[in-house]
Amino acid sequence: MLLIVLAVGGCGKAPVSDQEQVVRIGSVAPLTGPQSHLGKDNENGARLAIADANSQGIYLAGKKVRFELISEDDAADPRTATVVAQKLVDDGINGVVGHLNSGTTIPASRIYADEGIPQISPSATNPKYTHQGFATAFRVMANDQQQGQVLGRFAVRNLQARTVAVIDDATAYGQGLADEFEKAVKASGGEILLREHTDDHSTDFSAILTRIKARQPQVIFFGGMDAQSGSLVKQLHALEIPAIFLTGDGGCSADFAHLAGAASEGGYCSLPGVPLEQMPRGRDFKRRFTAQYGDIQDYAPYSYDAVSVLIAAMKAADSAAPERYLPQLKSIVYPGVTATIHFDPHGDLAGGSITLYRWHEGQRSPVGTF
Ligand code: ABU
Repeated sequence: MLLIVLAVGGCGKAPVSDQEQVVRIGSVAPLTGPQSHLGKDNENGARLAIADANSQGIYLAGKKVRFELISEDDAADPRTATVVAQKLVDDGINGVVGHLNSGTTIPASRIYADEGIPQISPSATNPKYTHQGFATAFRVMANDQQQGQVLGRFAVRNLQARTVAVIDDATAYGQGLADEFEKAVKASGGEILLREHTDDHSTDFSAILTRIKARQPQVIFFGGMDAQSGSLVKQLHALEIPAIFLTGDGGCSADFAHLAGAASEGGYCSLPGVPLEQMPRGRDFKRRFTAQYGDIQDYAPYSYDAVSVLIAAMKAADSAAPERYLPQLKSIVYPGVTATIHFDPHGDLAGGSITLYRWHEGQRSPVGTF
């Protein structure tokens, strides 16, 4: 049989038979460093979706498709993210799932947009990502405008906090979420006693916490990721600061509780979406994912959905050419694992929700979905 080379959107890149076309989907997340557990979770969610799609025997324009995942590590670093994004473009990807962090997703989005390549982030929540005017930028979870509002209102209305201290890690995610939280606290009648900034590598928060202790806030909010949230709460506990700790999705993982130990008790965090058990296909996803990859961190179901919805749009267009399937993505209504996925005109998930959780004995339990 004559073998020819055909790769949709990347001619001449991979040897395939004339009966098969290769469709490449990029996945980008930090696969090294302190967020690698979250990055691997995203990657594995994408892998499972690719395996499921390949087992379905999908044809586009009469040709059997083999989906291929090209996974890249951006180390949660904005500059590395743009290098990796350009590499994926050069590799001829048909779509991309990622990046994990807002601070990497936003600068990379311009590179995909310039090439017309659809990008769906499973976890980047800074609103700016989908509000830059790029037709190619989508996300499958609620953004931080919503998340910050839910957290800020909850602090004042439910926790009855009048005085609040806010810390952020100076990243697009941490600072952006802290800004939205601060706005919502003020709008709900609470007072921000002080606002502190660290960076996303610090491990010693004693100077910040000493200043905070002197002001005696009722709630301390941190905008940042789980490794730092865990250390921060531990140090807060050691300094005998009696404030209630509150953070967003970046600090809501099992790793947070593991690092914080007993200091996690009574803290709160939020995650976009409903609890896994309440997701339309959450229980089935959990069973199949854990059998293959171990425990879910936080974003694997979203990563699975991001890949699946790209492929659903390709099927609707009968093409994996970005310019052909992008219009389908814009109007798609897709029954995902996490939710029914439909995008608003910006590319944000329409009708997304936020769930608040409370930590007790090292486990998080939902206290409400908003
Ligand atoms: N959503 C929290 C973690 C990812 C990010 O937005 O940076």
